[in-house]
Amino acid sequence: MHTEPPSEQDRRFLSAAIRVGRYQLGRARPNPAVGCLIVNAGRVVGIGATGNGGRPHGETIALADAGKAARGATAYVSLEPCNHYGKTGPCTEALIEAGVARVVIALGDPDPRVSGSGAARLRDAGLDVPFEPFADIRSLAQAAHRGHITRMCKGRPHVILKLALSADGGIGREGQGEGQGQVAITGPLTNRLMHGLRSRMDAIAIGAGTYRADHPKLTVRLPGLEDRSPQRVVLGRADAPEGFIHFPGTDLEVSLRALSEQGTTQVLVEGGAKIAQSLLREGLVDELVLLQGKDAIGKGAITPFPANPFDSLVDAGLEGWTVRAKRALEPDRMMVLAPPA
Ligand code: AOF
Ligand code: ZN
Repeated sequence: MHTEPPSEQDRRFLSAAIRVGRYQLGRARPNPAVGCLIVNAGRVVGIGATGNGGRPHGETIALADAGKAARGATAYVSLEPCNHYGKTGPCTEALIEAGVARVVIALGDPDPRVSGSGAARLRDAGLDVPFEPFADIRSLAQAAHRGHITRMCKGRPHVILKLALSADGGIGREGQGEGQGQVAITGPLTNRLMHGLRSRMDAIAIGAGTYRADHPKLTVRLPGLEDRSPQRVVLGRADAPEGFIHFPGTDLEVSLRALSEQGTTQVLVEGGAKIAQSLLREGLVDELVLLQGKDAIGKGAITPFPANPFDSLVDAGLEGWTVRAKRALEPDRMMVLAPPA
């Protein structure tokens, strides 16, 4: 078999394949949003990403796009091609049959039905298969496929907890009357960014208390992306919330497992304080997105942290969390945190 060492060109096409897959985040559930590029003699001849609802797979779409040009070509995939018989045949067989000569794989698939066997099958058929050839590109693929990875490895969705804090650390005001409950904390820039985040989620969850107090819409309100509004979920006891999937149990881990069984790979939790505290306490948060606005709530502010995390993570009870990103979103600020290992 002719093998070629991974090149700078491989790196570029592989990272492009990941971006192509990412476009389907929030629509490919229960499957990962896999991106695939078919490149022949340095030219992209086929592009594909996992279809809505998880089928067809990215490779199938890219191969169909490439047609005869796939013969002798290199396929770049964000995730190891599947090697099991699902609703259709495996992507490995489709790649082999199309005459693809080389398959560059950004990341192995943790799905036990695939893990390692996809790459092995391709090699057995005589293809050149660079597997996870670049550490930094592998990290990009891990980030893109984190929902799938968490779901496969932990049996629950990847949980992103978002909390918007006022200048005095509040997420709302006690009570449900005028000027109470939900108050606007962040500005338009933050809000647009957060609607973008919503659009890439499979589900958005809130606690029963927040549902009762606010009846939030939780839709994506970015022009052109309205149809990307994720499934809405209420966790905890509430009276038949309309338009929401409801998990009335009090054990959050059990509810998250049930959500994962329904196909959810990533869920954004948007409040309130009680569910946030429970998730943090139970170690069920994979990413914490903290925002802080410039105005104070004052009397009656509901504060989920004992101190302002933007001043001190330790005092806020977030010891061991690491700051992944910090951003000024005038007039607000944002901090993204990863949990202790
Ligand atoms: C690929 N390309 O685009 C995706 C893959 O239920 P099935 O038959 O659709 O298989 C789902 C599994 O296939 C999923 O758990 C994951 O391991 C893989 N997803 N594989 O080759 C794709 N979405
Ligand atoms: Zn496949």
